[in-house]
Formats: sequence, structure tokens, C-alpha cells
Amino acid sequence: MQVYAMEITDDVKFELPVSFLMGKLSDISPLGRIPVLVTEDDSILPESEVIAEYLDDLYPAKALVGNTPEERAAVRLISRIADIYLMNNIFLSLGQLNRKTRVDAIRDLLMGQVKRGMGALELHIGTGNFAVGDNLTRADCTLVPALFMCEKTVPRLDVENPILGTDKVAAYWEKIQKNEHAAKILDEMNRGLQARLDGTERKMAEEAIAKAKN
Ligand SMILES: N[C@@H](CCC(=O)N[C@@H](CS)C(=O)NCC(=O)O)C(=O)O
Repeated sequence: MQVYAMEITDDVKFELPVSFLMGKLSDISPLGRIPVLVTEDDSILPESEVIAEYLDDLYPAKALVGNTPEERAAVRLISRIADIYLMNNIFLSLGQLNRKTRVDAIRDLLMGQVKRGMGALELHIGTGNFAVGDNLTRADCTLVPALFMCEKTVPRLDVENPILGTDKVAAYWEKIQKNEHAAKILDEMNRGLQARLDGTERKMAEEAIAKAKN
């Protein structure tokens, strides 16, 4: 979303590394998680929030960081809540989606952290059209995918979508989905989720792995 909003799509090339599909991404990036940015000098930069901050530093005239020290702190805080409390715990809970193999205590531990993060978000989020201030910032770019996961993935763990228990976050979520950049990545995420659920993703991965082995 940040790449679209900063209009730097010509400078950033997206590809899904076959090493990730083969479970071998850690050969290149020890964290073994995507995204990973390969910079111009061939360095490896993992962690979406670090990549996002790097892009802001690389293109200061287009940076989505907020205008005052207070706004900048609020952007970092909201982005951090979305990344650490919402996204990371939801990602870690993906192994608990299958009811037959689910360990309720693991699911409950992770969802408790999501609930904690959502409570903090409800306090700190702005009441305008954007998460912080009157303009789109990196906070929106981190929050939109995190709220998508809250809405679409958390219920698959037999836990209520945590946005439903909020007022400010729920109002924000309704508004931000109409933003052109948010709508674009939500469409991509919806298509990705559909591909995962209907088996297309698995087929694509198997084909890519078979091609890499030949
Ligand atoms: N904190 C990381 C989380 C990234 C993450 O978990 N990505 C998932 C993609 S769906 C992943 O790589 N999962 C593989 C794994 O956890 O082994 C970030 O924001 O970059």
C-alpha cells in the first residue's frame, strides 16, 4: 500500500521467491519470513515495518511519516501496534486454523494479545479519515492489512472479529476501505485469500517448485 501511495511502483519490483515456497528462504534471510527487500547494493532487508521506514528515508519528499513530532510518534505507535500486536500474533496463529489439530491454549494466548492491541488501537487511533491526522501515513499502510486479517482470518480461529468490539476503529475501517490505495491492496489480499482457500495458491506453488527443480 505504501509503494502505491508513494507512487514508486516503477522502482520496486515484486516477486514471490521460490525459496520461500520451498521453505528455504532462511538460506537467504535468517528470519525466513516475507517480505524481504533486496536493496540496490544487494543487501537483504527483512521485516515490513523496517522496509517501510527505509522507503520513507529513501524518498523523503514522498515520505508518509506525519508532519509534526507528535504526528510522527503517533504514526510509529499505530504502525507498531498493527505490526506487533495484531499482524504478528495473527500470523503466528495460522497454525491453529485447523480445528482438528488446534491447541486452544496457543490460540487463546495469541488472540489475547490481538485483543490487547485492539484495545490500545481504539484509544490511539484518530477520528478523521486517516489513522493519524488529515493525511494518509504509514500508519494506514500498516493498519489496513492488519485489519483485513482481523476481519477475515480471526473468525476462522472461532474468535469474533475484534473490530466488532470497537467504535473508533470500526468507523475508521469503514472509511479507509474507500481510499484508492487501501482498496487496491484489499482487492489483492482478497484474491490471495481466495486462492489460498480454493487451492489455486497451492497449485501455483507446486508448479513453481517443480519448475525450479528442473
Ligand atoms: N513481522 C514480519 C512478519 C512477516 C510474516 O510473518 N510473513 C509471513 C507471510 S504470510 C511469513 O513469511 N510466514 C512464514 C513463516 O512465518 O515461517 C513482517 O512484518 O515482515
